[in-house]
Amino acid sequence: MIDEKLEDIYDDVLRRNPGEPEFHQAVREVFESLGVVVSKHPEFTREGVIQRLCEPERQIIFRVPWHDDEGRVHINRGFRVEFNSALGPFKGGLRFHPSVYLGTVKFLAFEQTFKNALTNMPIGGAKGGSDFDPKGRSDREVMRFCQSLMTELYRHIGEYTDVPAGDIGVGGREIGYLFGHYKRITNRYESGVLTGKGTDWGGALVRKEATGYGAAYFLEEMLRVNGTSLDDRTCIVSGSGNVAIYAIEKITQMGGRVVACSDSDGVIFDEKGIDLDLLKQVKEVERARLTAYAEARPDATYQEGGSIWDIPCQVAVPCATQNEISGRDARMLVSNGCIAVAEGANMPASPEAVRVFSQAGVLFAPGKAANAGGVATSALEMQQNASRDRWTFEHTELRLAKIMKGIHDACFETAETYGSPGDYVKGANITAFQRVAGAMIALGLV
Ligand code: NDP
Ligand code: 2IT
Repeated sequence: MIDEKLEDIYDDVLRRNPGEPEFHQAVREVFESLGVVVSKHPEFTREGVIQRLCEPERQIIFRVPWHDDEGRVHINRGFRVEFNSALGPFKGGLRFHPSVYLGTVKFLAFEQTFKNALTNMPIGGAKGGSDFDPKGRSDREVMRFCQSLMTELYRHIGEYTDVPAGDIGVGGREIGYLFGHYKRITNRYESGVLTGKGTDWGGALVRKEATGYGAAYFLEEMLRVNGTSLDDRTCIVSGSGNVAIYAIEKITQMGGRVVACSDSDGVIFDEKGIDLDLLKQVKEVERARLTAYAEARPDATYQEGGSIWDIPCQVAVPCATQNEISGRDARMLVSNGCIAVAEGANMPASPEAVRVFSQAGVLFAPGKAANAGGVATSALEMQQNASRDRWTFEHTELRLAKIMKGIHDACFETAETYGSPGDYVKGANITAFQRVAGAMIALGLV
């Protein structure tokens, strides 16, 4: 339920942003947490701060033309939504996926603003991307596309302005092509303009692993304060990309047994536990589909289509995409004995799924808290770039673990303070809102 004091503002968001259901969903989820704050602290409604929080500071949409290997011309659309810079330069990833439209980027940038505030590091919120589909494209095609995108994007970004990174469809290869072209156009080796760079040329160690590792750290802490652990737990991690792979790695190191993962075509079930070396070989080296995993591992089964959430587990870690857990999936998870869910992806649980988990008493870690380790380590990369320093893997992972504990504790304590103990959704939204709104009020009407 949205508090009546916020209803008009929400109606205005719907009216001003027609046809963007994911953005409406993300705003609604935050608003549902804020009633109690605005009642207790009316100062947070001053100066239209909530209305301003829902309106991006700047939105950029541009044409991205490129040639494929046969010389055919393709036209894609590029986006950058610079949502909020109260706490620091705009910061957030780029997503390349055919489903990307303005509403996707807006919802992700809105979420990013709150997530980045939770890290307690000096970063504002943004997101960008394109409806370009990298699947089946050669390295050269991807390079030409990245160069064309950067030919426009470069004028909007900078280490003190806006710092993009990866997301779905954008990893180390794409960041390399984007950085190379930025450097060429600007004649500046401005390391801090992009994060997720190669570790030989300015990238932070642990950035690649950080989102998945961070989600595992959050999950472990959430289980610990509730008197249990990951030890011997049967876990399911959806997706098989950057976040999924390193969530599987850390959960396995922590004693969990991950028995299934997926891509958009199908589901792998591997009762003995996912073979991580094989998964990395298939996904990171060969850029192949999960069918290649099944072919190389006779004990595993591959099912085309279907829902990964039908497989019984105690812990579920969705790491693919938004709204990948429906209400039906959530009911299936609960009836199969699931006790905890941690969102590695952004907004993977639908609103109905979140309600089902809450009613069933399932521990639920929302994405803006659980997957904040990625962007937090991006901020650590920015620190290293600014000081021309290079930290070890061990040092950086320790920093990540501390940041995740800090995020967990802030969410946990805020939920208690506002009368909803154990509600990490409320804890995350209220903590982040207070930080961003506090800074916005201090900075005046901008
Ligand atoms: P990748 O591109 O590396 O992997 C994405 C995975 O999710 C692939 O297995 C992909 O399958 C699957 N997937 C993507 N879109 C869909 C879809 N529409 N339906 C079904 N499956 C889909 O991306 P990441 O691992 O980086 O990102 C995964 C999630 O984590 C996203 O929600 C992202 O926003 C979030 N995230 C990422 C961070 C990062 O640092 N990279 C940080 C914080 C959150 P297929 O190959 O078949 O498309
Ligand atoms: O959703 C996310 O937090 C990311 N894709 C990472 C953003 C970043 O700037 O590292």
